[in-house]
Amino acid sequence: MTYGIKRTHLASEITPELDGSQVTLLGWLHEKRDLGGLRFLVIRDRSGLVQAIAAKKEVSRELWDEISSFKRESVLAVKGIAKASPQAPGGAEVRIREVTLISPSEDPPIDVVGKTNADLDTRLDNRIVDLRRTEPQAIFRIQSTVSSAIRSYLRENGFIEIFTPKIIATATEGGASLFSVFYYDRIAYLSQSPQLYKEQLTSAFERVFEIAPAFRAEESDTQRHLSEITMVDAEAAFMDYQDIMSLLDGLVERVVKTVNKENQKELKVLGREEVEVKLPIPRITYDEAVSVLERKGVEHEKDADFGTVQLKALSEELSDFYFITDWPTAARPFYAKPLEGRPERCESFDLMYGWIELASGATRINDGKLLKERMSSQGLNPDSFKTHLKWFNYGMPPHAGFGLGLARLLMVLTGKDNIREVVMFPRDKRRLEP
Ligand code: AMO
Repeated sequence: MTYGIKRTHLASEITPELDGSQVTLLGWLHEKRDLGGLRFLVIRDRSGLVQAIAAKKEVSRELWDEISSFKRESVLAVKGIAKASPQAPGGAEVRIREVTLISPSEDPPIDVVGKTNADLDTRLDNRIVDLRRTEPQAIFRIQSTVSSAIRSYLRENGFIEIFTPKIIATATEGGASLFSVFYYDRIAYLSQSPQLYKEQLTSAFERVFEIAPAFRAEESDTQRHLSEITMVDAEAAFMDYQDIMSLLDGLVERVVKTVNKENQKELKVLGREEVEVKLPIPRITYDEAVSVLERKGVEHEKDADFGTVQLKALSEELSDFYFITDWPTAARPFYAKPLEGRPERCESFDLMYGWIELASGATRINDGKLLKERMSSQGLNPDSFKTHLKWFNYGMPPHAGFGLGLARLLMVLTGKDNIREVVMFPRDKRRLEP
């Protein structure tokens, strides 16, 4: 109920079969047109658009005048009669009998109709209005499908959803890129990852996952980095990195299939082809990737993480989804488990799509003594991880897991190359509002 006016139908429910029925729509004035003796109001609600028409001959003088005074994006209740009309989009329209202005709008700051030519910054400054446009609508409806597909897939595989603190006392991914906050009389940090909690929790629940914000004080201003991201984290006892990659095979397949099934309309709006995934997702080792780079004559620093140049070169050979595995231990966080008999490489992976990194993961060290050594060799002070290390004395199972950037996956599915398009309220070095 709104203002005592009850909606009888959504826009998408106005079909030719309703011809002659009385209907009440609630929604936003998307567009209006004046055509001599006819005035068109296009009404938008969560289901889409429908055209309502006032004929000068059929409505009162006051209503006829009032209709032309409504500004776009005002919230209206429209009562009228559904009418089959082959010319109307959807095959039916509403002949207006009564219109109530529920909430007026000023002239919208950006155009909601069709393809706006406003630049991304202007759109983000006016995000709430921008989100009413069909493209962002499509993107965030796909996001909702993705998060729900991930939840059901992981739950079906025995994972329980957890929620861990985001205000924390120590870094998890090494000292760099932490945001500090005033926490009463001391300094605390915003969590970069639920890494340590999820690892600890495998000793209580075996399989856990979380979809939650993570904070990274990124110096680099790129199309794929933000300061606040939504991270999908999972961790499982009695699995290793190969098991986790197989789990991700299934997860990616589930997400892609669900989006292709449930979001055909949205993919069409975005002009995006269905993404395909062939299982198993290919796995190549870091050393194999290095050979590819050498063959292509692309330089790279020994045992270092790959930069954009290297990843772009690799993606020419490995399009779509692939894993790069067995990374140099020195280039990964302290908790990644070194390979048996080859400690300079570790049981770790990145899930890639083209040259974009979507996720990373590893088998973790579950021996407290070794973990301490690895902390020290990475320049971290084991004392500041006391509360984490403690649990390694109480039956810590072998475990492995992954962290996946939700927005990165959404970039792939929607075909957007700037992460800011696929995050409702992006945060970066320059942007803290809206
Ligand atoms: P990592 O630091 O590689 O791993 O992060 C995992 C994934 O999160 C995404 N990501 C980002 N996306 C946008 N902007 C950023 N600033 C940003 N930083 C990271 C990427 C990346 O692959 N604890 C480990 C995961 C694990 O081992 O379980 C971790 O956080 O898609």
